[in-house]
Formats: sequence, structure tokens, C-alpha cells
Amino acid sequence: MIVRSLFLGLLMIAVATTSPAFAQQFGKPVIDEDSKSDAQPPRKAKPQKIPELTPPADWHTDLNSAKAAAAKSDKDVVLMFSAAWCGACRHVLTEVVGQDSVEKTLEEFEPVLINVDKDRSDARKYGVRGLPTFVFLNSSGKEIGRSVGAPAAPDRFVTMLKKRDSLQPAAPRKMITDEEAFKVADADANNEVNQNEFTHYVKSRLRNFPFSEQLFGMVDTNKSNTIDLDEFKMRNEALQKLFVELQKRRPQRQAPKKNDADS
Ligand SMILES: [Ca+2]
Ligand SMILES: [Ca+2]
Repeated sequence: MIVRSLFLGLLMIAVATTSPAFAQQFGKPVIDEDSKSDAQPPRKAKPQKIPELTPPADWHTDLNSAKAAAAKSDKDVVLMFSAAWCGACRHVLTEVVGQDSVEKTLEEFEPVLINVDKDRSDARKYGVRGLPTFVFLNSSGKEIGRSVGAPAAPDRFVTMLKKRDSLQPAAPRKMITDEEAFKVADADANNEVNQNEFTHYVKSRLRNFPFSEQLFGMVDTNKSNTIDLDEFKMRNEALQKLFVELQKRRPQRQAPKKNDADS
């Protein structure tokens, strides 16, 4: 137990010293590797002039105003996370929204358009990993569902709006068992994890983590240059706690902006 705490402590120190790298990495929305939708990965806005996305006249452009309106109207909120460079977002706003069936269904909502290039704090808060992402909140502001990717046809868009509370909410990152984690790490399935496999595993969980060699030395307790399941199990719990902890800390790692305080 003491060894494990010490290990976790060392990891925390290592992480603390690398926090700017994490802040830089995690400050940007990233594409979810598991995402099977047609969402586009967010990228930096290009310096060339891309015309801004124009929100429809009756949409909110600020989450707080949408939430306040929803509290009064007792409607659900639909947030559309978008950016000027997101072609699918532009398609939705120009070709889908405005169609009669869509307009009629949108009357059940307080819609709000969020430009992730201008409002990174909301994108981080909702863990947006691809554009467009639609997040549905009930009138009390609680998330009830989300959809990543753009339904390109009006009827599909209406279906998405109607099915809002049966859509999958964001899956929380969960701990996996030691055996599952070992399987993931042991890429060639020979029942031992070598330095390369371990480095790959650690980096896949903690991007830019620079200490995999030291970690490997600590996990490889018998110094055989490979890690077996027993060795892996001894350390994996501490590692996974660290992964989960870092996931939780992601949003707080940016310098606070004024609307970070709102919720
Ligand atoms: Ca192996
Ligand atoms: Ca070993």
C-alpha cells in the first residue's frame, strides 16, 4: 500500500512538472478515436478568411441566455457546437435549419449556437470531441443526450431532435480491469509487455507523457525487461487512477476565462 501510494505520488509529481504540455494538449477539443460518426476533427482556424457561421435569428449565441430562457419557457436546450471551418456545420445551418419541418420541431427548444473557436470553455465543459456536436439539456440544464455528427437531411435532423432523450449521453471514461488493460498493452499478445508496448500503452492513455521509461523500470519489478500480468496488476490500479484523475482535471488546467465560473 505504501509502495503504491509512493508510486502514485511520484506520478503526480511527474505530472505536475509537465502540466503545461497537458494544458496545451487538453485545451483543444480532440477527435474521439471511438467516434463512429461523420464528425470532423476540430482544427485550428485557418488564417484565410472563412466567413463566420451566422446563427439563425431566433437562436441564442450564449449558453447562459439559452439556459435562462429554458428555465422560463420549460423547453429543452439544444447546443450546437460548431466552427466556421466545419463544412457540415455550415450545411446544417444553411440547408437543414430553416426547412419547415425542422423549424417546427425547433420550436420545442431553446437552440444555441456555440462557436468552439471563440468559446472554448463550453466546448471543454461538455467534452466536445468532434464537430458538429449537438448536446441536449433539459430545462434545468442537465444533459439528457447528445449526438456527434450532422444529420444532413431535414427528416433525419428532426428525428435526432425528437429522440433527444434516448440518445447516448457522453460515456464517462471508466476504469477497465487489470486483465483488460494488460491485453490492450500487450500488443503482440505474447503475455508479456516490453518497453515499446508499455510506452505505447502509457502514451495512448496520457498523451505527451514523457516518463514511460522510468515507469517501466518501476513496474518491471524483477528487471527482466518485460512486464508480466502480475507486475502489471501491481501498478495498473495506480496508473488508471492517474488516468481518471487527469481526465477529471482536464477542464481546470486552462487559465480561467470569465464564463468558466458559470454553470
Ligand atoms: Ca508483448
Ligand atoms: Ca518483469
